[in-house]
Amino acid sequence: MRSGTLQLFPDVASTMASRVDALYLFLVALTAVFSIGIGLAIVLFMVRFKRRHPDSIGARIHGGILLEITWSVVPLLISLSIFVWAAQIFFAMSRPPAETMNIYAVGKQWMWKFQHLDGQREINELHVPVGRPVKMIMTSEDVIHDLFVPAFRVKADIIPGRYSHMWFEATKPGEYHLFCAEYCGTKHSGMIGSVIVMEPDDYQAWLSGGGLTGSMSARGEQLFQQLACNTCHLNDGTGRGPSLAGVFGSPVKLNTGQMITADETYLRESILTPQMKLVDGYQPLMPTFQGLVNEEGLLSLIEYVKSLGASRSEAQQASAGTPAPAAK
Ligand SMILES: [Cu+2]
Repeated sequence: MRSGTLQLFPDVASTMASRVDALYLFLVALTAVFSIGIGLAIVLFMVRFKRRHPDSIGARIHGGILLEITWSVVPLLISLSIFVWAAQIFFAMSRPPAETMNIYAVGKQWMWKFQHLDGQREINELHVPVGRPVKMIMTSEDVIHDLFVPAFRVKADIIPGRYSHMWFEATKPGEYHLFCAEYCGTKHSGMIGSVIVMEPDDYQAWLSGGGLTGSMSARGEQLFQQLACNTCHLNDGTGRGPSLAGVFGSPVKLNTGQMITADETYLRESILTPQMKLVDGYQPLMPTFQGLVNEEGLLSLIEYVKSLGASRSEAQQASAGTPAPAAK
């Protein structure tokens, strides 16, 4: 929580925070043990082996195998254990749990724009519920930014032209700092904000308050029609463009024979540079939508395509019995 007093450490407010701190403190302690040990040895040897006579010459040393093996093996084991420990944390950080609440973020000089799936949008403030894994799907409108929430011990670069991810699970309601951690121009230091962690009920109340303009996928659907995407991307697959139902997260075969997974970045590329990765069996007819749709519009379109995915998997589950409901 924010306070006026000088804090040596940021708050511990996510599931990741104490794990990162434990590793950090271990590294500090290890460094201290070796620095103090070496410092003491220097002083001790200065006193003990001081040259007492101007003519005295040190004894010849022929090395010590045991000593050399010890000072090689011990640091090796220590550094390997640091590696394994840190890698475990790194994997946990880079692999969000299967069920996450997704929030989109767009960074631009010099502000943060956040969008919730239900349609809420906010600037330089991010409301999240406590005790629920949140995945941020982030991009930039201009230069490289970096979203950093010290209390959660999470931080990720945000790169124009692609989507980066970051996840966290807040453990303590409160208000925490949010920073841009990549120098991004003159007002970089002003690219700050707060994360407001709320009890789930308060969060729901917050979500439903304020002027909602429809969910993100509803906005995406509108845009899909406005841009006339629906005239080619028919959901039954008979259109001039491939059907988008169930595409998100599934493998796509390109006309080069290459298989790729349709993730957010691929969908984005396909909207802005459709000729780059053509789906096998389709003609290069689609025009580019560069300049016609902004970053937030792209996110809404992607969210709409994701919502089509849900319809198809439901359809597959239902295929045994009733006829599949047509995807919107
Ligand atoms: Cu920035």
